[in-house]
Amino acid sequence: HSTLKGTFAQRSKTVTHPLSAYLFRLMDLKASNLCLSADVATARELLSIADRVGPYIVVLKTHHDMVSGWDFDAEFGTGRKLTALARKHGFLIFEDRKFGDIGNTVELQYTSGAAKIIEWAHIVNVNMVPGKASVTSLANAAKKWEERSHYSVKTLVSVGGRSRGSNEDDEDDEESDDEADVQTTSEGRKGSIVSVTTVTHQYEPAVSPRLDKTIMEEDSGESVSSFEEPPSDRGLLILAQMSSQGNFMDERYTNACVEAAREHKDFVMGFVSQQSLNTLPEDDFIHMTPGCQLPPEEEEEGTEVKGDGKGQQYNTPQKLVGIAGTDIVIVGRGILKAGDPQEEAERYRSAAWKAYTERVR
Ligand code: BMP
Repeated sequence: HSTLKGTFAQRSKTVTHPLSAYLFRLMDLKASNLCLSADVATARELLSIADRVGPYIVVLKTHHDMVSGWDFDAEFGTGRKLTALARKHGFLIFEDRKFGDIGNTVELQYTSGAAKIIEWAHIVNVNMVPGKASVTSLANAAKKWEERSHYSVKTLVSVGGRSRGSNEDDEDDEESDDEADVQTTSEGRKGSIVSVTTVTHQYEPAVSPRLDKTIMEEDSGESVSSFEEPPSDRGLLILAQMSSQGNFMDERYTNACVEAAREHKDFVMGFVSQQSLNTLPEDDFIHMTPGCQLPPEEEEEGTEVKGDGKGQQYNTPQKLVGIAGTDIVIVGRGILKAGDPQEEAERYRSAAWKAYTERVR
């Protein structure tokens, strides 16, 4: 399939889903096709590992329901803090919720309850065993949410050394130089971020967003570079194949997942799967793959870690990306249990990126 040879940069220009376009750009810019599965016990550890490993990854996968001390506050809680780290380092948040129920229930689980997953997770996934209606319902929920938020996002803008709020919508702005579309709405305050304001981004959904670096200026005088805000579109991955031994996701089920994805291309970005499922010429789904570990550094090639003794089966990035044709490897314990998770994340990033560059060469 052409997506096996297409570079992430090329695919970012042709893919239809705005969030996939953004993700492909991010992968190209950061030279990373690594997702960290941040399976840690506390919110404090989650935020700390996200901050440390953020530079090496393009997706952070969460299981919010295994984290104790999760703060559900909409403004200052754990979800919002993760979003800020995602902006700081340039990654997307994928809540591995594996919704698996009737349409009405998954819709409520996605948008309501304490966690309000839709508010902070760019990407979620669905276990499609109950049928395609679960995908349709999640798609409708996302559409409603996107219309309501109308691409309205908080952003930090720094102009000419001074930080100012901006309102790109305001055409009546009196200041008529090249900053005519910028309006000061808030002043700096000591000990806080200088200026935060709401900007309505008018992305043409078909056009991939630019990833220009913006500068967030803090009172410390330190400049923190950050990637441009991702589009506020939400995305879904369908759990089409699993890594676990003896799982019941057979070919018929996988094919139905691919069908459902094609029916909802405006919402479904791709799959959690063990191989590429792009078969029609127009398919450009993104594939994220768990069940990935590298042999320990001191070991010889070939002394692979095969499993975790609890049903998990592992493959190397070379096998998954290079041979099976998936795009992003998802690594949890391989990185989390290492003596130096940051160094280990870089080792996985480099191995997965090498498998990709060799594949497209
Ligand atoms: P680890 O790399 O530590 O084995 O973690 C794998 C992660 O991916 C876990 O969070 C697990 O829930 C998830 N996962 C998986 O292992 N296999 C699948 O098929 C689908 C998953 O989401």
